[in-house]
Amino acid sequence: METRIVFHIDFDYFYAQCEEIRKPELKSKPVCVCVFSDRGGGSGAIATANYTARKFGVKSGIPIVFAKKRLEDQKDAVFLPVDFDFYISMSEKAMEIMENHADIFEYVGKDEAFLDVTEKVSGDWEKAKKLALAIKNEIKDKLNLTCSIGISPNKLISKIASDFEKPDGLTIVIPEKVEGFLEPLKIRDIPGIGSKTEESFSQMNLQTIKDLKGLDVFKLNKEFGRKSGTYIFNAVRGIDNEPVKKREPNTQYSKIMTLKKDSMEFNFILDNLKQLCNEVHQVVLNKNKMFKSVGIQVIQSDLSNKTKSKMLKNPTLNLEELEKNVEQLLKEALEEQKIPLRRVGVKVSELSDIRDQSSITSYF
Ligand code: DGT
Ligand code: CA
Ligand code: CA
Repeated sequence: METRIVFHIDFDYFYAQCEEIRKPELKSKPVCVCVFSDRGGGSGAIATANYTARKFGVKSGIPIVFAKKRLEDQKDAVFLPVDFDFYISMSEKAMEIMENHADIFEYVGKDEAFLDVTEKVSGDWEKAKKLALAIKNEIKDKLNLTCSIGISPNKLISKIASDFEKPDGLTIVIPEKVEGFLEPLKIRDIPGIGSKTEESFSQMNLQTIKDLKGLDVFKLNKEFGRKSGTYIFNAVRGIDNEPVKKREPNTQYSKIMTLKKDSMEFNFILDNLKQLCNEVHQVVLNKNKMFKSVGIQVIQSDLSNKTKSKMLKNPTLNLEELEKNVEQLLKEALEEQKIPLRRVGVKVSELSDIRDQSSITSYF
């Protein structure tokens, strides 16, 4: 196989940066973006935080109460609820810019993508660096958003490299430097290696990628199974032949209807929404997709329009789960509703292919 040039582009502290972009006065403050749970009050988890908040130990996934404790002395700290619709609109614009610069563009998630640019830069690493800078500048100029880019001969190393000099980073690992780049890194830096695997290696007194090279593939397969064992064996040697596959941003599937009468009546509206759930679910099944985000749209009798959405823990294609979440969103919507609804809609987004289990991060 000829040498490829692959970019991994990842937006910096994405949700929190989106919030800073629309409210620039936040930039100097610790910013935490929160997923408040259904239980109300302050319970829930941190989706992400800006780098100022991270200095105080706030990170993705920790409970909001922990974050508040860690930022107790920071009187200017800000805690904001997630606004997925806004982040998705930012993401779509940035993805379009990136896609225009790629031979092959692979959308991975709201804040990251792979680009194969081998032909575009005629296999020239200097040109690749210039192209990466041009992409960074265009995204910054048009959207005010910063990202980090990793450049290497494959997806695995580029993914590691984009994380290497975050935020606003650019890390190039040419083929001759792959070994030197990887060896000193921690085992944990390999995508897909979680704390459990790291712990098993730690018990064998292995800490770095270099240390792992001492293990033969048979030992790794025995310890972790053939699939994961082979993945680790190749990964520590910088081997990854996975092509960049054309994949566009997951848009969404939605259905909308006009109610027989304008209404604020929970059961009547829910019956209609359930019918829409069925229709949307059918579309998702036909397309072989799973969804991770569920939303409703309500259009009021004065024609003003509101949406509510919710991120699920895992991708699903379960109709009951769809209905349950739609019911919850309707409850929330009606609580703050003052005038009757005329039209209602259901949408699912954050779609993934059912068969798409081969990405490097889903091995474990
Ligand atoms: P970084 O390290 O500068 O790339 O920071 P982020 O925040 O962009 O981190 P990344 O790339 O791992 O995740 C992208 C977005 O995904 C992030 O802005 C929020 C969301 N996210 C990440 N981890 C979690 C989590 O544990 N819970 C929830 N609800 N959302 C998360
Ligand atoms: Ca990111
Ligand atoms: Ca990411």
